[in-house]
Amino acid sequence: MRKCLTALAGLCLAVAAWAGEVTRVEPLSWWTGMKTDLQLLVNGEGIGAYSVAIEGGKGVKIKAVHQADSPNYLFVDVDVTAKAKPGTYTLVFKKGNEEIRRPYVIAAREKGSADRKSFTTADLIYLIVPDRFANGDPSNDSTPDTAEKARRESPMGRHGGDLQGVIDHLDYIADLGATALWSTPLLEDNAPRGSYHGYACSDYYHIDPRYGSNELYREMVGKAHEKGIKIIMDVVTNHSSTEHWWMKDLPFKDWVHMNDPYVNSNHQMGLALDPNASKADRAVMEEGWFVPSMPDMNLDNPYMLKYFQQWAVWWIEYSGLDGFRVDTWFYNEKVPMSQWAKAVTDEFPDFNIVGENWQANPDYVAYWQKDNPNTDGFNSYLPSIMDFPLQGAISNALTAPIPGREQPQGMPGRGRRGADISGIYNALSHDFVYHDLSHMMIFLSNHDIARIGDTFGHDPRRMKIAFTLLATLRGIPQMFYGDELMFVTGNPRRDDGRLRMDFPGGWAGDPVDLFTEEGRAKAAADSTWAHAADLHDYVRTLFQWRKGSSAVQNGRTLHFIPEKNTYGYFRYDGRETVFVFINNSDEEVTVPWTRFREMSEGLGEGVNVLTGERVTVSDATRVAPQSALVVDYRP
Ligand SMILES: [Ca+2]
Ligand SMILES: [Ca+2]
Repeated sequence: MRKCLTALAGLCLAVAAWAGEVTRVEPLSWWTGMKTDLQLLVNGEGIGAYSVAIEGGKGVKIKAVHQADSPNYLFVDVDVTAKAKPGTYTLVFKKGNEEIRRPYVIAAREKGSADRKSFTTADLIYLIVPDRFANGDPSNDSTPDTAEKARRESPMGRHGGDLQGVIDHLDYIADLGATALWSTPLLEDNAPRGSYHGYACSDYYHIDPRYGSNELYREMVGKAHEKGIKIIMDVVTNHSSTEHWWMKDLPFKDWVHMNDPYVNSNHQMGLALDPNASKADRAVMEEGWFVPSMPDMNLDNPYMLKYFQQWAVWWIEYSGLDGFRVDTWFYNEKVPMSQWAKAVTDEFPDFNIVGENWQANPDYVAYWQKDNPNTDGFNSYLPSIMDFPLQGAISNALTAPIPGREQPQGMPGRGRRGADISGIYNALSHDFVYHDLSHMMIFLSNHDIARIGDTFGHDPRRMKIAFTLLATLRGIPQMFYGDELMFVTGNPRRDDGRLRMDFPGGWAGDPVDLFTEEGRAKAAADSTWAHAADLHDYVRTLFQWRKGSSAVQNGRTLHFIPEKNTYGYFRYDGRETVFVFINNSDEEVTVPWTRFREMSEGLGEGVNVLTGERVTVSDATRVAPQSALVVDYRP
């Protein structure tokens, strides 16, 4: 509403009653040469009654104007033809004598944009929670426009980490051997409490000001690329926030799944693929809200779906992204969600997207991968899936029993904790169900799982075994920040606010700085960080080596039945062979080369990746209790 001088208030109000305004146009800009159709969402008081034209060149035309249920929206189909010239156009909204003019930029597309490469098996993805990684700009810890103010002393509060903090520590990430960065969401989350996790988006087109700005995000992507680090954006289409600006005035009655009286999702993760499921049960799964503060988006509304498709494309093109991680994949209506993934990959054919398909059964996970031959004919168009079954198996094999205490609870059906390593062999035996093993993201933990430092009993040997598996098993490895330094909370159960802990050294005045070699060496005297430097170096050695190993990145796997809590496997590609032997037992073991001769015969001399020592198959190769051997054989 226009601001009025007191003297003119009466007249001004009368004008405002019929004068419209434009408060938002989304996407914020566009480009020439895109495949994705442009449909502008225009929001403003009374704008639904206006006509729309675009000035600035013959190559850009208005195709159609759609009114919404609310009089304060228009959806405008714009045809950016092959003849369109890059430049600033003007949107002209008219009603009677009223005219509103808004500039709209249609820029030249970045050269080679559609052909961009994405994250692959050659990468290591480093996952951070940006509020907890590093505070590069204390002036934005609290801002006037956002509800929740910084409170570092509270585990669920905002701690002040930001984009500048990420930019300042890209060298740390690259030095560790990581070549891709997945940050949990950075878009505005204006929830009054618990907003630090960012999963309740209140504005899909703006970076939260407590992290920085859209411009700084784009700068961060550019600087990461200079250091060989790809950027993966974490996106959420299933739900937004009750604090989202559109919740005060929805464009369509069915823009979100209406929820009066409130219905929570039943979180029955198999319903979306269960051929015997009740329609009512499935509706509650898909349309029920994730939690009461997160309205469930209705992707069956074609305007909603188009909004998310071009929003995704906009962020890739605008900031130069390399990949997406999509939250709560199967809580979205599955057919429109598959159309979303298809739209993004039609625009960027090599763009990789990994969906959060948190399910313990391999067949459930496999269903969600693009081109999987599902019996119901469904194709998700989702290139990559997360290997939760393998994560569970590694966790089960390495979780330390706690004497005299109830064991931490895993996911249902995962069996006893601290068990034999056979579970990992069994998980990999299920590889036949997966359509494309090169698009499986593998991981030990993430921001929704108890710290492995805690569950593995603060035991560096278990941690090293886990990282060895992560570096040498098939798929795209992803690690959670701080696990390379044995971050622990002291609680082996999931406790979100605490497990997403501040990275020591990320805040001015931190007594410990684990970002630097010197800081880690100094911290070794502190019992909390006694293993940090040693574990960090182990992880770095492994993943720096992995960058040059074609067998581990793209080779086949051959494994042998585990015996006495030991597990031997080979990765090979015809040029290079890598042998991995995990000794998860409490005894020293001699490698049983004769059992492995199917692969080991003729290998000659290899190099122990962790020590640089020569290893030959004729030697009696001993492997210490609870440790791993990795040998690289190249011609
Ligand atoms: Ca800050
Ligand atoms: Ca949903």
